Amino acid sequence: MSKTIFVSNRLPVTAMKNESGLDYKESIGGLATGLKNYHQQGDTIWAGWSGVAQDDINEEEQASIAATLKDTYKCLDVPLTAEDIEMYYHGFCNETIWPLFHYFTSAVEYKTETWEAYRRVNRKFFDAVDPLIEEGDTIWIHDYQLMLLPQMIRDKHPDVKIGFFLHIPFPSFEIYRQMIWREEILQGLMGANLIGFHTYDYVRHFLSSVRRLLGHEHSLYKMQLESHVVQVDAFPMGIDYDYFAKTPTPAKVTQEALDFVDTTRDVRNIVSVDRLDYTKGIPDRIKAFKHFLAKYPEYHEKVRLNLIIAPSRVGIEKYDELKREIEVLVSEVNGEFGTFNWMPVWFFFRTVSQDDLIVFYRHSDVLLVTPLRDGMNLVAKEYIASRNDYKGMLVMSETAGAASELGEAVIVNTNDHEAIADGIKLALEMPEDEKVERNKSMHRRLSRYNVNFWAKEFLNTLQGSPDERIHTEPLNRLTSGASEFERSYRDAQSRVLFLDYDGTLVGFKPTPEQARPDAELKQLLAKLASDPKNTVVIITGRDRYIAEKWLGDLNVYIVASHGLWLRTPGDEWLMTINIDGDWKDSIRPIMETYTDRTPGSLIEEKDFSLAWHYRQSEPDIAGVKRNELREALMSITQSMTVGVLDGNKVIEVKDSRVNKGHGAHQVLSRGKYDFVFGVGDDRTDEDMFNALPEGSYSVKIGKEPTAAKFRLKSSRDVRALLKRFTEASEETSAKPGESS
Ligand code: ADQ
Repeated sequence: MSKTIFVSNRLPVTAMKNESGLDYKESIGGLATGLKNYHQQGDTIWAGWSGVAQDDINEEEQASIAATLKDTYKCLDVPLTAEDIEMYYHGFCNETIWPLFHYFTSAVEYKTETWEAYRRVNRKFFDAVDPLIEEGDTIWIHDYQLMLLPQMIRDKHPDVKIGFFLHIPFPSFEIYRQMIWREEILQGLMGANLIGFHTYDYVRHFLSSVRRLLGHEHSLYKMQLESHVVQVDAFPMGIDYDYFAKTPTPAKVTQEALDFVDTTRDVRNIVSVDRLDYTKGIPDRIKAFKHFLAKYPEYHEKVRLNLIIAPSRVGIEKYDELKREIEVLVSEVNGEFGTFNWMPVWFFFRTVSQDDLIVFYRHSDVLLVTPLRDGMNLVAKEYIASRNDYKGMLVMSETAGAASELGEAVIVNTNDHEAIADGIKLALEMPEDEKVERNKSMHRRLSRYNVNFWAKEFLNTLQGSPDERIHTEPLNRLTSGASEFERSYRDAQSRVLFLDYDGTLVGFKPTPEQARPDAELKQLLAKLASDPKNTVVIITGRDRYIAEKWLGDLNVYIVASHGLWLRTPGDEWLMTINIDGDWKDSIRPIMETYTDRTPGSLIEEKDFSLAWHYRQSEPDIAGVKRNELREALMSITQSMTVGVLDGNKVIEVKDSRVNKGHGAHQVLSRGKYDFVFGVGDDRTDEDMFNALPEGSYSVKIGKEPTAAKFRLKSSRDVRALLKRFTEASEETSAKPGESS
């Protein structure tokens, strides 16, 4: 039976070694809660690191941890050494990826040793998970620690469904491009079938990096790769809404939380809850609060800021420094504004329980969350949900992912202390009915899109994604050794070879004029055509003048203008259909407008078509303009006998009766062939592939979907193949005994 495997750096349970032996503590909140239902009930296993370094325990303890995790918690321990953790987690994850993805570019460290450790540990995760994987399984990998894992799994298990979710932001291309190992990381991620982010901004950033660095275009957030389709989408993570909104006064509240309620009855409470991290904007928040006190003295002795900060990444210099900075700022504010009856800022440096958190949330008038960058920020959602009387107000910076969902909150720029100070005032003074109204709509969203919904949505999308793997075989596999393909070529008595020109026989050039055939190509074609058993057909979208100028001296057939014109070797051109070109007068001005507005684009005019090329244009602008032009052309051509065609970086309007399928027929109907071969790279070649008879060898260049049976990567491969044809021709025509 198929199962689901979750993979994350840490497990939903942490193993600990203390004096009395091994101990286990289950995590709460976030991912652990989101996947709990699936993990408890379904056929699932969760793989990750236990929290104890291999070097700190003996073999017996290691075995005991693995057994307990497996039997009690349905988890697979991925053993890591202290050095792994130091180099991979503290190193590459937290010194390189974390600051870069949160736009702290000056804090990023690039070290080859930590990158190597990142690769090595991703491989360790693969080695641990690999033996579990069976056909039909679904694998869901989490977060920035494991970005190379999807492709590692894909290489070995091409058919399993692999999902990946990034919990932190994906930065814009200008930031991401600074990463030294940028291509490898993207390639690692692209092994997945589904890649999820918290917001559409991160989706856009990711797609733009993929396009610019790997060259994959997407269509409706899907990218067709050679082996599979990668879908990218936003799945904003939710919280356990019912727990926060519906728990009455929680049962296990500490005395500290009750004291908090008791001692703050006479002040307005502002609370903020974070992990200690420089991305959370804590120093700026304190400075903004200081500014608030200076600007609005009427709030002295009437308001209190409670900073609840959970220790995180303890022992790391940058984090210890941040803690000291916070302590200094807190004492500065208290020293300047505090009185014998009033301490403006209270600082709690500890992890508080979820039950206590609810109490803090419910007894605070304002939640102040002002991260400099945050993937989502679940605290904001927990606060809204906890204040089930709808009377709290959230002040949040626009750089938290949650801001794109919680637009009813008071949204501020985290660098603008003035705006934060005014935002606090606005939140404190907001009329009750307005607060209720704003909160209610946020509650509606949070209660529906809760953490279970999030997990379900992601898994349903992943499992429901159709099996769009391409079954086309790479031709190289067939051409190595004495394959069936090569045998049929040798055995054939009469062969026809349809060869597309641009992108197939020659690589793409900046302008159509620059793609003239080189000497090597001319020789190759001449040699191919010199075998009397071969009919070589150049089948191109080019007009007949240029085709004749470039190739007319060869003993080949030329099908030009996508099949409108046919020329047998040395003969006159023959028009295969009667057409008129009056329609061009209404299409040309539209294309000209778009050429003016899209730098780098140009119009090519052919007998029966008008083509708008945008290969040279900046991809973002060209993408938008292409869509606009396509729509305009589609609507104007509805009542004409012309069609709009999408080619490789070209949109072409042409008489719809003329296509390469029609062109191929013109040749096929003139002879009898027992070896039919066709090769091409763009959509116009699909008509040719479809027109070739059963048993033909059709070959697509590139990765897009195709009707062809085989694939090659580039025009270089095509030339190599044609060279093999010429060699096979020579060998078969040589009489036995003559070959050397
Ligand atoms: P974090 O950076 O940890 O997570 P966040 O989403 O705000 O950020 O918090 C996660 C959890 O930690 C919340 O449930 C919160 O209650 C708890 N927490 C924070 N401070 C606490 C404290 N002092 N005491 C007790 N609990 C505390 C990363 C990304 C986020 C993203 C999450 C989930 O950085 O942007 O929202 O993953 O994808």
